[in-house]
Amino acid sequence: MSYNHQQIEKKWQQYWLKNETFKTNIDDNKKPKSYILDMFPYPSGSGLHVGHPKGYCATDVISRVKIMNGFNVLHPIGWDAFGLPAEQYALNTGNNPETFTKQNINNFRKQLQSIGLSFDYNKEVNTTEPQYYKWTQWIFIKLYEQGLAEIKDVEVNFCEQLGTVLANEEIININGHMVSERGNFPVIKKPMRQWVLKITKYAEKLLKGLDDLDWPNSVKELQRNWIGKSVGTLVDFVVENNKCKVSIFTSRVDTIFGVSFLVLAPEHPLIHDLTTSEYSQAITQYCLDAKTKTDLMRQGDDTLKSGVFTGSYAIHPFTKSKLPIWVGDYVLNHYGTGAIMGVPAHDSRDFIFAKNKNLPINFIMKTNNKNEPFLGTSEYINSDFINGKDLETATNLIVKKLLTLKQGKVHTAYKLRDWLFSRQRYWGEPFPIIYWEDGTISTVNEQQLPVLLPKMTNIKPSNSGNEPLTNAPNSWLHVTRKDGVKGKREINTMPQWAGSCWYYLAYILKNDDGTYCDFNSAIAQKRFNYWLPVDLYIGGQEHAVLHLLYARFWHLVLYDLKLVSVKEPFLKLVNQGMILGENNEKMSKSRGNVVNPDDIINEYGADTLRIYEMFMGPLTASLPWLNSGLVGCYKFLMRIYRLVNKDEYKIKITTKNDKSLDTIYHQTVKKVTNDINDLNFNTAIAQLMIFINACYKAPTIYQQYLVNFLKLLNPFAPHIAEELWFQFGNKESINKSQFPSYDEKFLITSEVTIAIQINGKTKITLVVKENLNNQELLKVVNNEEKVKYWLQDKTIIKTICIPNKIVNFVVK
Ligand code: ANZ
Repeated sequence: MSYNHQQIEKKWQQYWLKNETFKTNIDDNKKPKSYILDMFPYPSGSGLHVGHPKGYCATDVISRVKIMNGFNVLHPIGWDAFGLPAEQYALNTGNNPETFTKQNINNFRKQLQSIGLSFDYNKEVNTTEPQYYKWTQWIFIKLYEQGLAEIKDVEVNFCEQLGTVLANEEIININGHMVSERGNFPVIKKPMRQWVLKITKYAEKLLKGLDDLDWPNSVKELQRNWIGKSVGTLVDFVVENNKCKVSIFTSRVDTIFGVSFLVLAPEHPLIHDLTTSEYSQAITQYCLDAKTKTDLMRQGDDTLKSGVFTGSYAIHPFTKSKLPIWVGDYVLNHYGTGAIMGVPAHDSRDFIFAKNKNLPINFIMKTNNKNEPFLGTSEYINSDFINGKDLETATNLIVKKLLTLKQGKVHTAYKLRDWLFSRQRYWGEPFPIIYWEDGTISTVNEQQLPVLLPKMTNIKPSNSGNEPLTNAPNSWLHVTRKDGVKGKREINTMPQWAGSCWYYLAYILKNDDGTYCDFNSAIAQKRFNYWLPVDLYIGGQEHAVLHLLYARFWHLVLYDLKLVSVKEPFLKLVNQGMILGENNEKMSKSRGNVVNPDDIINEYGADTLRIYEMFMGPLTASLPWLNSGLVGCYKFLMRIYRLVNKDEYKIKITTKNDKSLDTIYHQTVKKVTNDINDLNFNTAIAQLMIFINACYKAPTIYQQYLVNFLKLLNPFAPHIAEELWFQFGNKESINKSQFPSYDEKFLITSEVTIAIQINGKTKITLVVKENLNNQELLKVVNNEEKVKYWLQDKTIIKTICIPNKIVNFVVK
């Protein structure tokens, strides 16, 4: 009689695989479709973490309900398998990253299957397989052809220990020093020839596209800030006794009469021309020092803003006064023009700088306190033709004058920078690029893709940044053109982001036989038209900016090339919360609070793990793992099992409906359906529990209701649902059945009379449905004309609801 979860769960997992229960008919476009996507994992050596299933179970619930509602569902999984950890592991252990990655993938797949997730494993993709990265390389060629991939000398963040260049996003600031996010190794700035993707060309489109997406506002805001659009003015300052002009970017050109100095970033190209011999040594030293600092250190809130005078002066475009030109590292070279006009009276950083350097502080707006900068707007003073004007008029007048003088114009600046796309490591996609001895560069002929990653035993990068592929076999490294011209392949590889930029398209390209159809084929177009966009994308908040911005960028380029049919790839995005350790801290090996899903599945079963992770609380909340909660979920499942299998309850199950469960059954179907729709899985499960309690109390249990309950349970606990479903004599998987629907007529409950009070005095009574909660009750009451009449011209201070009895408005 006892429920042997180990045996039963394995039985159904094998059944689903054997019967291809979750096979997606990729080319069947007659049914409505639903594309439900998980952020595919990096197959690390340590295997699955209990945090992974939280997102996967959520998409699994939605997928199973969609399947039962007749949708053609694509719910795939794959492996984001290139990247540093596998390479580091291989270097440390003398292994090969490919073998190591394959083992990890096999382990991950086994673990996922043991959770009973409804993935179609035939659709699995792996970014490190040649047939996959062939298309990563192909998309790179498209970017190159569009002028969106360029090779140039750039100041890069170089990490000696990792032997590679790192993107800004891969660097963190520890105690004011740049260190690699992975491994916390020191990072220094160094010029290198690098591939760069011109994402800045898409800044405006990336910004606009956000408006229509059903994404968490926090994620949209993070992307907006990352893109950092700012509309302002460029002003050209003439330099005294010098041919150069210094161009600055300001978002407050209305403060131009308060300028008392200019500041250039230490990397600014004009520094050399502007520095007089007297100051040259100090300037050179200052610019060298700046190389060791992060942007964060340079722009930090510390009181001192450092800088050195160049010896030159600029001329104010209107007052013609002399403004000293300084070099200061609080100005960044890659924003605006890399130079600013210093308005210390109205900008905090300029204020600190001016105090520090004893520069004049000229207030040009009225303020009572001249001991600190005034950052807002007030009446202009000492500002010539804009005195007495408002901000907008003042700005327009100044811009107009600057335009006539040919010394300025409106300009939009973005914080977003181009994407550094080269890595000096082995375990990544080779670039489809050849450098010819005649000095030209070309992409590899598309027919010759993929450019295979050569098999090598020594994959160690050198400390000077020499790429591991320098040691590739000559047969790989050197190529000869038909006309005899010799060439050498690019020896950088692509960053890990490359493969994850388009994997959601790769699933669609995957054929039943494991091959991919061509990205630019008619069949691919047909599939993309049908399957895109992704309807629901669930994954961690840590990908709020980079992955999601990079993928949107590639997608927009593919859209402009008419290769995909929709502008945005991911319609709805949800970030699942983290699962913390029992002590409320992030799970980590060092804290010793890691829960291994394998252990949980062994002891309590996959269904318990699934129910627990969905029942813990709202999907988006970060919550601690509690063993007591897990045990509670296990008990719930056993209560269901006993109801169907223990004689004393079993005899209550009848084919005749005594109507005792009518209301609760229809309520349950309604609540579970709506809650699943809104991703409120915890409250859906709570309702399932209420239904089971009602069954225990009822005189008889109408079998049809119990069988339909299994359908409601199936998305959450599919093994036990399938097991009991077959016990009721069904011959085909429960996933092939129709998800239940409810009938409103059973939901009408009895009515009650409630008193509506104003400041405790009853004004009217209303007849409403019984058992409305506060929110529902208030909705009904507020809609009542008489109530509106009593409340007109009054300010509600507080509303007190006593369900089924009173609503009291405390008013003023
Ligand atoms: C004069 C001024 C007066 C400014 C004032 C602000 C307030 P957002 O709004 O983020 O675009 N700035 C411009 N380029 C810079 C750079 N490369 N490094 C550091 N700071 C830079 O910021 C624009 C403002 O940031 C600009 O407007 C400039 O200072 C500064 F009352 O110019 B402002």
